[in-house]
Amino acid sequence: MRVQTLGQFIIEKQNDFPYAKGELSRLLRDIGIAAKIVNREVSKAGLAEILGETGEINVQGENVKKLDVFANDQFIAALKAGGEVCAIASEENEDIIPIDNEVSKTAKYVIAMDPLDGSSNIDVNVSVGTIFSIYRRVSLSGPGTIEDFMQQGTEQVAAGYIIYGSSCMLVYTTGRGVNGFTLDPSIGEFCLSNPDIKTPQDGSMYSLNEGNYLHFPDGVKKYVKYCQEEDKATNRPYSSRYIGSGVADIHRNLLKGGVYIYPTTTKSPNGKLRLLYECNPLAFIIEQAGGKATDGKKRIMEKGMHELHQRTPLFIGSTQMVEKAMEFMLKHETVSS
Ligand code: P6P
Repeated sequence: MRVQTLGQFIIEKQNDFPYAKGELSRLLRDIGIAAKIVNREVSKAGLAEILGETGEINVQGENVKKLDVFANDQFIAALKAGGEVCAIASEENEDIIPIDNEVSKTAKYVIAMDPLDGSSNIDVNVSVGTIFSIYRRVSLSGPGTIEDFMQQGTEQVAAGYIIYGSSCMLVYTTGRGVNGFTLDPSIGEFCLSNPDIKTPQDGSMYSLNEGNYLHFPDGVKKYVKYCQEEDKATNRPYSSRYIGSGVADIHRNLLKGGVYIYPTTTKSPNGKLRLLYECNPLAFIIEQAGGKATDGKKRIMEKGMHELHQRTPLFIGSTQMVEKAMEFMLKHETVSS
């Protein structure tokens, strides 16, 4: 099969957008460059004295890992240098990072990112990931503003993730399907490996942290029991697969079929995952691959943004599995209310 690199693919697809002048293409290229640098460090983390914690606590109240900081710094540096964004929002930074340099004065886009999701898994050699979401700026000129990030997920122009696992993969969409690229370390290029990804409409894997079972909404409790029942006709019981790294769980479900749920719990009364740089980009990708993403009731990409790090419950994956879980949520919400 002809090897097609990410760069070649972007240029070829750019021609699909008659008025594109290459800015989005260059922005995606900048992300690919930072991803290769982060992958190099993640793959040798144990040797590079960047395991462990920095001793800081981030805006999420979580211990900051050295690799979190490294990844955040790499993506910010690459994006600033690339000059295609006028502001950045990151899980690692409480406020937005306005870009006020000559190169970015004419920038059309802003980017929101989780530079290293699942970082609690780094020290035990479990896959981690980067998630990104790109919007056209709504502010008129100069450095970007918070308004640029208060847009609904339906306004995203591109979204993707990089998974640093048994191989390094970049998966992204610009609203015309989903394509996956695998890094070939021998040539240092992301090469098209999963063209036009379509997620199965149904599946037999469910991913959620059952340690929180007692604190789940009744609808989720009933759905978990539904997954565990014996019923050959519907291929149950399903398999429980939960890595604790959302990008890894959702990537597996994207390719094989399945549902990932992070509902409200007492510890996370609004859910744990963040709408801006986790749920919206993952929702854009899964919908473009034919799947579904809701908060248990409402489409993720239609939820209003009102706070940079706002959280939301997330039900994402194969359409039929998400809809089944939503049925239980609706039924038991009616009973309990
Ligand atoms: P818990 C990682 O911190 C993350 O945001 C997701 O990637 C992951 O699925 C989830 O949180 C794990 O959370 O509470 O199950 O450990």
